[in-house]
Amino acid sequence: MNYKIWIDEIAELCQPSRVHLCDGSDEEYNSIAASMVSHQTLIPLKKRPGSFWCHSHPDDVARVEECTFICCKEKVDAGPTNNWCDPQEMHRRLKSLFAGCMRGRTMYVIPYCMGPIGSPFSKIGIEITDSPYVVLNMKIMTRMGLHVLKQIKSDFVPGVHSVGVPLKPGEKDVPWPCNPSDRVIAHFPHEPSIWSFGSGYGGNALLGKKCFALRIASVLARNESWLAEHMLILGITNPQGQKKYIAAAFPSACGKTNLAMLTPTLPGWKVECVGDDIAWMRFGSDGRLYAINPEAGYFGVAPGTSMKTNPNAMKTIAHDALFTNVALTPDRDVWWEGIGSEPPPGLISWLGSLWDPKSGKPASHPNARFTVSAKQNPIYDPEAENPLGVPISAIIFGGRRASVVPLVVEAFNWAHGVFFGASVSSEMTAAAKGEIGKLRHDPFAMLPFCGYNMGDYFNHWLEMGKKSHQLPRIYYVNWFRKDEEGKYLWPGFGENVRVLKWIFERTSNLAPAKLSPIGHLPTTLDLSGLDIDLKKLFHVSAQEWQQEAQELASYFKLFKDQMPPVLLDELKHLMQRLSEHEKV
Ligand code: OXD
Ligand code: MN
Repeated sequence: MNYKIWIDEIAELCQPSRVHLCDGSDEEYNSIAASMVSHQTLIPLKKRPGSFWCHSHPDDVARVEECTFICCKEKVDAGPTNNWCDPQEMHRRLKSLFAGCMRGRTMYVIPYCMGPIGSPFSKIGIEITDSPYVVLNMKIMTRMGLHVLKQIKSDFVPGVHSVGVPLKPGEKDVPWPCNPSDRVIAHFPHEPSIWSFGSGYGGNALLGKKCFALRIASVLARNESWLAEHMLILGITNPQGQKKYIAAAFPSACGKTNLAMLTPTLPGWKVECVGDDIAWMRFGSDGRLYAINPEAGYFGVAPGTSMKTNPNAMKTIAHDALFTNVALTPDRDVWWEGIGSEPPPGLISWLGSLWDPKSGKPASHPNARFTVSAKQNPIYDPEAENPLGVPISAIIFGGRRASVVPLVVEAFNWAHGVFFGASVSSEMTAAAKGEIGKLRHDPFAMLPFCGYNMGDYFNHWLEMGKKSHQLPRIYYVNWFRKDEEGKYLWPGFGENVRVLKWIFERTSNLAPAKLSPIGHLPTTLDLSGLDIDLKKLFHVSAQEWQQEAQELASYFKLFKDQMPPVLLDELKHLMQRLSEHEKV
């Protein structure tokens, strides 16, 4: 497709007052930010140079899965876990929604590259949007600008986004335009293209992130034999200077950013960060699995982030950061629950009004975010921009589970590891609209992000395992197990390095493990300086696991004929091992 013709077509449809082709320069960023400041939609922060605060419409604060569609030709190809719509029907709906939707606004055209410029992994997109907030975020989150257009060899992924609020002549804009009653985020994987209407929230509006790098890319990855995953990538170096890379998938707001930027409590160990949310992985000619981070920045959850939980994130956001839906202090700094200090008097809540500490409501929205360039991270991995990616030695899956699931377990082999991925379930968080705390299945932490039938996706993972004899080992972790009183059994954060150490050593065949019905468990962990009851953390109750397996069996039925028999066999074997274990 010729991008110039496409841009003209979209302008014709959306009828903006102006078209602005983004060059990606700092001057452009500063000028858009200055204009938002003059309209009071951005507030400059006094204590963080180059940083701004803003707050959204109260109904536009998270991803909206119920309005997110996969529009492939056959419903079965979207699968039972996605909303499906016939592509023609969706195009008809979009045409009427987008007709004239940018009246009175500027239409920004954002050429962007997911992945390092020139990398064989990288893919190009062009996002059209009428939101200046989106332009600022895309500048931080992607490699964006005119130079990207030169990289377009054949195709790019077109994406059209509108807040869905046209302006009448002379009408004054509202501070955070959005159209909650008409929201739709539609993906057309076979075209491919993305259309997003009515929301300005990051996950719905920054089309390079979840829409392209996961939903569309997962389909491209299946067709082209690679993996597009909801995974952080970290580098870990032992005291002897040996370095390995680990990729890890956790559902949204389960600590991926904290793990990706971990400050080890074990002396001599070092962690460096390649990415905190998305990994694109393919086998290299040496048979190893190589990963890149397609993003260039972090769109991290602010609440809970502190010098104790994630000092590297705190240093990263000390300047040139955007804050959305956190609280604003009277001296123009940001504040959120769990930042590690008391709320100052005169705090402005994320809703933009004076916060009443007695209200019982948080000052910052639980899904409040910071957007910041990865380059500002003091532990940005030196190989993070390597166009060929980094070799992955281990893959971790995890969820937020108060009971049943031990701190760490290793899969017997690739198929068993794929079974781990398929069996991820987690308590829901504020990253998406829904009942917080409720347990839901979230296979591979990809439930909201897989652009095709998840049964076929499981099969794709199994197929990938046949492509190499140097496969990464696979693990399942749970930092969130609690005791009878509801207290966390594991301190988490920097202490998680003790688990990473065991994984690191397992991948060099240096750490012992014992057989359990659910996989290999550590015989011991390096707990120096910690007083922890490992028994409770590693307890595997045959009864609880039988229930877990039963539950999984009924979940897997959802995928009908698409459910790979190999995974059903894994489940059967688990059940057998559990009943044998019970007999001993
Ligand atoms: C995210 C999410 O924003 O997973 O990364 O919701
Ligand atoms: Mn995510």
